[in-house]
Amino acid sequence: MAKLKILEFPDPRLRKKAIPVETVDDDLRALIADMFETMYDAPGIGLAATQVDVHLRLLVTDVSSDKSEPYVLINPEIVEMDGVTVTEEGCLSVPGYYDSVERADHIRVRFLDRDGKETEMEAEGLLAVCIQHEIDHLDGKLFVDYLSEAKRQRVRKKLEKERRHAAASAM
Ligand code: GNR
Ligand code: NI
Repeated sequence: MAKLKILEFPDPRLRKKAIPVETVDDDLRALIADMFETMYDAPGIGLAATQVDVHLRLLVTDVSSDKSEPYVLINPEIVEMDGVTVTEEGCLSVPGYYDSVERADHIRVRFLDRDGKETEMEAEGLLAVCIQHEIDHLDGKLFVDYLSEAKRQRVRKKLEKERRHAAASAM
């Protein structure tokens, strides 16, 4: 198992559109294990493969507080959505920034599980929000894209400045 490096906004690799997984094999399951380790270590409630620079349609989530509800969604497709909810979202690729985003409150999602078996599940509340946030990553989209251009620029400038300072103090 290994902890993976998480890409940060405005890295252009976060804008790539992920392609479907063709075979669910042991290599993919090793990546899934590394993604869970990376997500729990962060800590976060979800992680899309895009964030670790793997451009395959794969995400992991666990919205519990005790690592008791892990889900792996391979090639996820939302087949139903209903209701509206507003959540204060954060993102491991946009560290230190949180803002309100409106999404469906209830979804039905179809995907392959870690054994490659086609599955459907219903999700609501935070799990539904998290799955929508992760599927956005697979499409190259970030939660800051729902905010105004002015806010997005401000977040980008702040993160770029922090990164310059981090680079300078590492010299
Ligand atoms: O850890 C995370 N918390 C979170 C909170 C509200 C809505 C979405 C999320 S996902 C985020 C982890 C992450 O960046 N996943 O892509
Ligand atoms: Ni995110």
